[in-house]
Amino acid sequence: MAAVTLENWVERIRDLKIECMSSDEMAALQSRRLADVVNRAYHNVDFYHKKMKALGVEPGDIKGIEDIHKLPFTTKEDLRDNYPFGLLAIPKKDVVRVQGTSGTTGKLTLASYSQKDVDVWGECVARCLAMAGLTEEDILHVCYGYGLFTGGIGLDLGARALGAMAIPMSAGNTQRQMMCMEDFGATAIACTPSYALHLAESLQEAGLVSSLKIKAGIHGAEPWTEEMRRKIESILEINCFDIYGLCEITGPGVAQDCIHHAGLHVNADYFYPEVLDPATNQACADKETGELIFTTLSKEAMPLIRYRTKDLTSIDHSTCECGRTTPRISKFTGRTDDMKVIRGVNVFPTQVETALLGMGGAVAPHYLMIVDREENMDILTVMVEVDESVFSDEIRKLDALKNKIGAVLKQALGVSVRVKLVEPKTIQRSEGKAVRVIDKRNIE
Ligand code: DLL
Repeated sequence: MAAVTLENWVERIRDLKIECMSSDEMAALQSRRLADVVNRAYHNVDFYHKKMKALGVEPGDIKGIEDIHKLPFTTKEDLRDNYPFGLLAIPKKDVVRVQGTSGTTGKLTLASYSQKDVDVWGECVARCLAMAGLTEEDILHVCYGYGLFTGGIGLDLGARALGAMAIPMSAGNTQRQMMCMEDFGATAIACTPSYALHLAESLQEAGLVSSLKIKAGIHGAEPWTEEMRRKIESILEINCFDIYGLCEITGPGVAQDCIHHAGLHVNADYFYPEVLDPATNQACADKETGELIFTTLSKEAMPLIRYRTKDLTSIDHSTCECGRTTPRISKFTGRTDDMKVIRGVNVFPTQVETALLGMGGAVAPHYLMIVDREENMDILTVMVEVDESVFSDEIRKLDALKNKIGAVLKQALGVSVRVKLVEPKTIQRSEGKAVRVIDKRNIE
C-alpha cells in the first residue's frame, strides 16, 4: 500500500472543500452556525439563558463570528455544577449516547450526543484519518480504551465514516495486540503515544516489526513531543500523527496534524477555536501561547459556548503547505493544571521528555517526575530508565551518567533536579493516558 509522501499529498486533498475554504467562506459558515447555536442555547439551556441575561446579551446581538467575544465563558466547574444532564439543549429521549472522562475530584465530566452529533464526530475523525493518508482500504487497529473514554469509540466511528475496517482491540494485553496486528494485517494503529512507544519496543524485541503492514500511527489524548514522534516513527518505520480532542467538545477529531507536522488542523467549521491570554482573557496574536477555548458550532445535545479547555497552545491562521486553510494549533506543551511550579519555575513533563530523548544512548524516554517538599523547599526527582548494562558498570560511571542527566535536565528546566536511575521496565507502562508526574506536595 502506498505510504503518504510529501509528493502525493497535495494530490490527495484536492477534493477537500471544507478544509480548503477561503477565510471569507469559512467565516460565513461559522457565523451562520454560531447564530444558530447561540439561539438554541439561549432558548433551551437555562444555564446559558441566565448567563447571557446577566451579561445583557441577546441572541440577536450575535451577528457574526466576530461577535463571539460578547458571549460568556463555560468552565469545567459549570459542567460539574450541571452534572449529569443539566446542560442539555434537546429532550433527554433524543440523546443517543454519553461519553465521559474522570476528573481528579470524583465525578465524571459527562458529554451527551444526539445522532447528528455522533455522525459529525465520525466525520471529523474520518477527516483526521484521511489526513494521515488512510482510505477505505485501510485496517485500523484501535487500542485506545472503549467505554466512557472517547478514544476507542471515537477512532472506531472515524474508521466507519471513512469506510475503513476497525479492529476494536481496546487497551491492554500487549501480547494479544501484537498477535492481532500481525494476523489481521493492520495498516494503522491508534493509541496514546506512551502506549505506542511501549508497543513499538515490544514489537521490536519480538522481532515482529518487519512482518507488519503498519504505515501510520494516530496518537493523542496526552501531551507528547516531536522527539517522541520521531522515536516511535523510527522503531516502527511509520508516519505518526497527533490527534487532539476532549470529550466535552466531541472526543478525538477536534484537530490533527498533517504530514507536514506544522500544527494541528482544527475542524473549525464544527469547533471554533480561540486562544486567549488566561490572565486578561484577551485574544493572543497568531503564534502567541495562551489558553485554548472552543465553541461547538453544530452540537445539538450539549452545545458549549466558549469552553475553557485549560490546554495551552498557539494558533496560526496561515495556509498550510498541504493546502488546507483550516487554522492550526501548535503541538501541546501541556495543560495549565499539568504545569508544576517548582521553586517558582514553571515545569512541564514534555520538557523532560525532549531533554531525555535528546540524550539517546543508554537513556530511555521512560520517566516519572516526583515533586515533594523538604524543609519548605520543593524537590523535583526524575526517575529515568537506563540500559541494563549501565548497572554492571563501575559506580563511577553510573554517577557520571546520573550527573550528566542532572545537568541536561537543569539546563532544560531551569531548576536543579535529583536523578534516580532505574532499570528498564521499572516505571509502570500505561495503557491509557500516561502518569508523568506525582505531586506529593498536595498529599497530606
Ligand atoms: O483524551 C480525547 C482523545 C482520545 C484525544 C484519543 C485524542 C485521542 P479527554 O479524556 O476528555 O479526551 O481528555 C482531554 O486530553 O483537554 C488535553 O489536555 C489532553 N489531550 C487530548 N489530546 C491531546 C493531544 C481525550 N494530542 C484532554 N496532545 C485535553 C496533548 C491532549 N494533549
